[in-house]
Order: sequence, then structure tokens, then C-alpha cells
Amino acid sequence: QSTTFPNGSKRKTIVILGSGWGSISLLKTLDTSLYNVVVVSPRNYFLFTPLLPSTPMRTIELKSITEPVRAIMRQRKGEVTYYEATANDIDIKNKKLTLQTTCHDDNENMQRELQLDYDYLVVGIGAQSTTFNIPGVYENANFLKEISDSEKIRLKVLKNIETASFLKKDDPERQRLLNFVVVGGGPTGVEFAAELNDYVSQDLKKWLPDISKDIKVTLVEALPNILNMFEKSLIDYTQTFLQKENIDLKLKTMVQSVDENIVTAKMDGKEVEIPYGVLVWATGNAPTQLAKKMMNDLKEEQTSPRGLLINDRLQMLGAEDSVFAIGDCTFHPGLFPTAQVAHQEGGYLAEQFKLLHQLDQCKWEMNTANTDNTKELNKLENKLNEPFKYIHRGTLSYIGAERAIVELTIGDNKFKMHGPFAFWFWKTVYLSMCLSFKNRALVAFDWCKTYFFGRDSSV
Ligand code: FAD
Ligand code: UQ2
Repeated sequence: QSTTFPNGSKRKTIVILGSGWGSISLLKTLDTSLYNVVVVSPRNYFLFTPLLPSTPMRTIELKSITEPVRAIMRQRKGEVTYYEATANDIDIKNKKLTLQTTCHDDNENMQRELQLDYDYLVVGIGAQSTTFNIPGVYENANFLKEISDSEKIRLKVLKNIETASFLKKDDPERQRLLNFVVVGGGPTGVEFAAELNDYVSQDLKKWLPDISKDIKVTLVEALPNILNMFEKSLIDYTQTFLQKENIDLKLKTMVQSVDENIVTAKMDGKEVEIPYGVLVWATGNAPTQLAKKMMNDLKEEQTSPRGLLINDRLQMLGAEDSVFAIGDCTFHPGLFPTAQVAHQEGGYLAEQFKLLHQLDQCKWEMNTANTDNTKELNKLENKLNEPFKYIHRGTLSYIGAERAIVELTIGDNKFKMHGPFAFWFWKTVYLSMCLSFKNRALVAFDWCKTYFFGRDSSV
């Protein structure tokens, strides 16, 4: 793709950081023939996070919910460049950024650097899991955010089961190994606890009935209720249901510290100790290294430690003319750190970039051909100034044993469902949201496979 358009005007460069919900949704809707588009991300695939909790116990295979960035790029109209690298410094004043790759050599880590110039920068770098500085969490717990987390959790669960079946029934170590503790009562924590319980009651029960009886899944939440984004009746339904399914719900329980084998928590002012074999930490978002650096560089405007501050047009405060920020790396009242928000923000930016291009062309014509485009210019500028409006469509969560809860918002009306029918709805919604036909087919196939043959128990 050449650096100029046929009329002689400059083709501007957009650098998109990240390959998550926000960035990929932008890439999929952006007219890439209007710009030089460069995507930078250390992860060369998109990950369909809503189904990640289904992967550790292999209800769904990991490969079914990833899509390579290059497969997405290839479907675009214009050329797109991709660098597998991490952006580690941004010179906002001079519109330059520094990328760093890590090449794994046989005996050393060789890092290569690259400088890039941009006209527009889109920051969609997500967030990182945080432990709220609770001692021992980082060292002993598993997060559930990336593919590698899912694999680690699986290995631990299966290994503990094998070790436990090796130990005598009255050995307290056996019970500890079989205590699976999930911290965080949001959809991620609930869905993973549910999947774990499904594995135990639907699969393990057939192979190792003794072990399956002794496995205990505990869900820990600091607030008085789990799934706080849902309506009260659905919360009550879920809490009752989980307890019936033998998940030990510990509400109003604040984790204080974690050591190798024990979670220490405060419950109603009392200290409780929960011995565990596997601990999954499914709560808390914090800014990444790069986001912190950017906040520090723009101290005057970036006054929140919770995320990059943006205006209603998703422009980053302090660099409104050239930097946009979307998704979990941002903080804005009314916009939650969800895929649903990031997805809509990406779509909005694609439209903004189309308008920005039209505006540039309009100005170029005015300058070179002396035509009077004032009217069109005003129209475009008005359109460009329209703020991003988030439309909340609803929230869903799987809760185990082929049941889900669903809350839909259509216009001003709210609809809610729970139970087996909601589970089918949940499946249909997530299938329809998959990024590619390939993902859709693989996920559907995995569900069939699990239904007919059960979940795989091999490591
Ligand atoms: P991400 O999708 O996290 O992507 C960030 C990208 O930036 C990654 O590709 C990363 O590699 C890259 N990156 C990081 N640092 C750099 C750097 N320095 N330079 C370049 N690239 C960088 N939301 C829902 O709405 N519904 C759900 O059901 C749901 N379920 C979830 C389940 C799980 C298990 C998890 C973890 C999250 C879930 N979410 C859900 C939340 C949702 O995944 C996030 O809100 C969403 O991913 C945010 O999108 P994002 O583009 O901001 O960041
Ligand atoms: C969504 C989205 C997500 C979500 C959810 C939604 C890509 C992966 C839950 C919302 C969609 C719903 C509730 C379906 C609406 C269906 C009808 C029939 C109105 O949009 O963004 O991220 O998790």
C-alpha cells in the first residue's frame, strides 16, 4: 500500500496496540484501505475470553476459541502489518513508539527493538490481574485470563487428583489436595467453579467415584452476594442452585493472606482457614506496565490510578489529537471493563477513522483545488463530535449442570431467564459472537463431543 493516495494526499498511519476485544473489533470494522494500519501485540491471536472458563476442564478445547491475528488481517480490504512485539515506550509529543520483541534463542533471550511513527495511536492493551497486594496470592494462586493460565490450572487439578488417589483415605493431605478454591464471585469465578463441579459430577464420578465424592469446590466472595451485575432474583436463584450442587459458597469473606496450602480469610469478623490444593484467583483488574508509564508521562491530565482517562470520543486525556484508548486499559464512569464495552468502542473508532479520513480529504481538496467545501466540512465535524454511546444488551452466565442465567435489555425492557432453556440461549449467543466460522464450528463440535463422550481426563 503506497504512502500517498492517487490525488497526492498523505495516507496516515494508525498503530493499534493489542489483539484483544477492543483492538480486533476495530480491525474488523475499519476500512483498512484508508490508512496504513499496523497492529502490535505480544499475543499473535485473539482470545474469545467469555468461553475461557470452559477450557481448563476441556468442555471446550483451547484452540477452538483463538483466532490468529493474521487470519483476521487477511480478510481486510487494505494491507495490514502485524508485529509480534510489546510496546514499551510511547513518545506522545513526537508520535513515536518503541517496540520490543523477545526472540527465544537456544541459550539467551535476545531482545530486538523497533521504532514506529504514527499519526493515530489506538491503545487497547487490556489490564492485568491484580492481587490487591494480598500476601502470597501472586506466588500461590492461578489467574484465569490467558491460555497459559487455563493450562496451568488443568495440570494442577489433574495432578492433585492423581496424587490424592495415591494417598490413604484418612490422610489429611488427601483432602487438602482435593479442596479447589475459587476467589471472586463474578461471572469468571462462577463459571469456572461451575465447570470444575461439572467435571467432577459428570466425568470423574465415573472413573474415580471415591475421589469425586471427596472433592470440594469452594467459591469465595468478599461482598454479600455473587454476580452483582445481575438482578436480585437471578442472584438468589444462582446462590441456591450452587449450594444444591454442593459448591461451598463463602460470602462476605475477605481473603487476608495465602500460603502454600492455606487461604486465610476474614468472615464476619472471624478468621477462617481454608486449606486448598488448587487456588484460582478470578478477581481484580489493574493497569499494565505501559498504561502506568503513560499515566506517569501525562501526570497533569491522567489523574486516576485505575486506568487511562478518556473523553466521550475515546480520546486519551492529554493527547486528544492523536491517541485513543479503548477497553480494559481505560477508566470512565459508566463504562465497565467488559468485552461488550470494548467491542462497541472498537466499532465506534472504526467509524471515527472513516470520518477523519473524509475530513482530511475535504480539507485537502479545499487547499489544492480551491473548492468551497465549508458546508461538508461542518457536517463532517458535527458527525465526528458525536460521543460514544454504550448500549448495554445484557449479561449472561453459565452456572453449571447445563443451566445458565440470562438478563437481556431490549430498549427499555428487561427480560430474564434461568435454567436449562437459558443454557441453550447462552450457547446460542456465544456461538453467534465467535469471531470466525471456524471458531463457531469448533465450539459447537466441542459441545457435541463433551455431550456424547464426556470430558478428556488425560493431561
Ligand atoms: P484484552 O482483550 O485483554 O486484550 C489486550 C491485548 O493487549 C492483548 O492482546 C495483549 O496481549 C495486548 N497487550 C498487552 N500489553 C501490550 C503492550 N504493551 N503492547 C501491545 N500489546 C499489548 N466480558 C464480557 O463482556 N462478557 C464475558 O462473558 C466475559 N467473560 C470473561 C471471562 C474471562 C475468563 C475473562 C478473563 C474476561 C471476561 N470478560 C468478559 C472481560 C473481557 O474479556 C475484557 O473486558 C476484554 O477482553 C477487554 O478487552 P481489551 O481489548 O481491552 O483487552
Ligand atoms: C455482548 C458482548 C459480549 C457479551 C455479552 C453481550 C461482544 C463477549 C453478554 C451482550 C449480548 C447479548 C445479551 C445477546 C443479545 C441478544 C438478543 C437476542 C438481544 O454484546 O459483546 O462480549 O459477553
